[in-house]
Amino acid sequence: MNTIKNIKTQSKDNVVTIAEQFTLQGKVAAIQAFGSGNINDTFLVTLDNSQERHFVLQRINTQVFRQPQLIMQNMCIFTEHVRKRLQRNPLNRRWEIPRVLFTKDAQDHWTDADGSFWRAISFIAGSQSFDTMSDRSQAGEVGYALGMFHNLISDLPPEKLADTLEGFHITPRYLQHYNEVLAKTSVQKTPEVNYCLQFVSDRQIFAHILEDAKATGKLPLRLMHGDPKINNVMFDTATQQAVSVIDLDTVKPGLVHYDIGDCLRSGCNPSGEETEQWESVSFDTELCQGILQGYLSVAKAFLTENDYAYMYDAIRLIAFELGLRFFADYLAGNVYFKVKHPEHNLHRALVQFALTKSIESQETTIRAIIQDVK
Ligand code: GN1
Ligand code: MG
Repeated sequence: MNTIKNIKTQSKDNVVTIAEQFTLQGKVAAIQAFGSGNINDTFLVTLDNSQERHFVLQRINTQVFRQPQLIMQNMCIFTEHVRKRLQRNPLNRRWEIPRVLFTKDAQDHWTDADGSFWRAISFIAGSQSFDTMSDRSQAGEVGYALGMFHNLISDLPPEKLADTLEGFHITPRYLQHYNEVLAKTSVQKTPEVNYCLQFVSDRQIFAHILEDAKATGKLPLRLMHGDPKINNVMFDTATQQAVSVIDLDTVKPGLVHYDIGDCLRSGCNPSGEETEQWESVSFDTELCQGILQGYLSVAKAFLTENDYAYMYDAIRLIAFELGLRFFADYLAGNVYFKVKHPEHNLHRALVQFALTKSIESQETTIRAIIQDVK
């Protein structure tokens, strides 16, 4: 008997049939909705008699990722690169790279009868993730994980990977999109909406800071993860050490600053990005120091003076950018991020703007931390 939990958007039989395409050994015993992703549909598949008990099955949102085959191509290239590198120079602690699983016909994805794009990835055994940071030592581990991720791909030329999501983390593009949406929408001007409108309007010029630095050669194009938020870091359940960074769809050429900003905006917000109490959201500088120390313990070798000079701006910008993306999506009628209710994206935007404000009010402290840890 299959046990299928919380699968609303797919018929049970359909998901089992798709999971079976990727099941080379054993039988599908259970499938459940998995994680809290805002874009793709993710399921954890449990097998009955295989050595590998679980794998992760995902339906890629092709409204967002228009060329999903590029994701799989990138994933194969860089996981292969990292695997070879670790074979040559093994680490002295556990580190795992998710594996792409193939179908019975040796394909890296499966297209179902509706045209949906499905792919499967290995599950990191004996690991778990967290939505919010528990303490300083966990912050160090999250930083280490991002640093290790960057370190292991730092010798792979950026042009080897395709752009899987054009415009991703290009803040001026999000601003342009926001202005276009705004021009077309007649939004109800509640106090929260007015607050967001003013918040964005006050930061229009700042939105260009990282793209300007990229354009003038101050920050080099490198490979990045794209989405290194705290719950994409896997922790060994026994040792509580970070052992992997997952969710590899947006690994592509970009700035490591997008990643540093994203990791800090998600890791240093103890209330979490889904909190309803947006007024009480703040940026925890202790955790910031922990993440940066962990990051630099493995990333120092490839960072330049300019990289440090733009770190504060990256932290501020990516929190602002995510708020802007949520707010624009609220105005557009919730077409990009999955929502549980119509105001969900507005609330998420308010959380990120509160975080941005908290970052701005602690600029001196954050800049001092960056100087101190480098
Ligand atoms: C989206 O789907 P998920 O949760 O992995 C988004 C990220 C945001 C994140 C906020 C491709 O990621 O950029 O930071 O939500 N991914 C995409 O939780 O837009
Ligand atoms: Mg993601």
